[in-house]
Amino acid sequence: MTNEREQELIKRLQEAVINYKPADAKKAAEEAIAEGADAYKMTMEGLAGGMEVVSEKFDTHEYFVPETLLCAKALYAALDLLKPFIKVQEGTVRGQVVLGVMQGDVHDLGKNIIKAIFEASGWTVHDLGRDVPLKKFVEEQMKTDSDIVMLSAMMTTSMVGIKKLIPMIKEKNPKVKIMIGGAPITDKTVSEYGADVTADNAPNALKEAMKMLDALRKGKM
Ligand code: B12
Repeated sequence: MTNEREQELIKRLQEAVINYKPADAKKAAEEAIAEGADAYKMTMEGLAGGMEVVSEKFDTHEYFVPETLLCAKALYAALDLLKPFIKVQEGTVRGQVVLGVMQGDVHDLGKNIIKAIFEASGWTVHDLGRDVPLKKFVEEQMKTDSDIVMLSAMMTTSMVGIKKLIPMIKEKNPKVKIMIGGAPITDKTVSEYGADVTADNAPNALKEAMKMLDALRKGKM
């Protein structure tokens, strides 16, 4: 595929998300797949890139909840198609994670992009969905013996649940690593809440998870 064609498809995916057009998103994704485009790039630059613009429009009150929901619908229309074609060749470390969005919070786009990237690189993701009660995370970690629990919070109100949850998880299994992320999370939140690490996007989350797992397996953590 030529560079121009790749850029054209990325732009069409971005615009389909920004202008909330699920049918256009689906069509662009279908063309991308048929022409063997890099599904990872299409997802991160096209879909997540488009959602960045939507975030700005939401923050500046140009878009409200109804438009934004349609943007999410457009993103999912393409992501569902692209997902099986995403290939991530990052390292050789692969583990298991429990992933979910904190209680009271329905923002799951970021969480689902993370899931797609982790699964594409061979990780097992136990996805609890969104608006997840605290004790569900604890139960799922114990049930699956996952190495890492990944918590997503997009609102300051749901973020506070993390502070309560981390001791609940560590009490049952002190070795479990906790990765937190989402719009309101900073490095300060990580240290204040007793988490292990954060990352600002899905590719960086994967890098951090690999680093932690590698250290865990070498007995360094
Ligand atoms: C889309 C959106 C919605 C959609 C959600 C659709 C869906 N299915 O997810 C809808 C319309 C439903 C919605 C509703 C609401 N929203 Co809203 N929403 C957004 C918006 C515009 C974009 C978020 C998004 O999807 N971004 C795109 C994705 C791809 O990026 P991401 O989520 O940031 O995820 C990436 C990283 O953060 C990171 N990451 C995410 N999770 C994790 C987890 C881990 C472990 C790691 C390592 C990394 C990581 O990796 C991801 C992928 O690269 C943000 C604005 C913003 N600035 O973020 C507001 C925003 C989050 N919403 C907000 C609000 C207030 C609301 C509502 C209360 C509005 C209302 N009046 O009803 C409701 C709340 C509903 C609820 N109870 O949860 C506020 C929160 C403010 C705050 N500080 O608490 C924001 C910040 C907007 C604002 N500036 O006011 N919203």
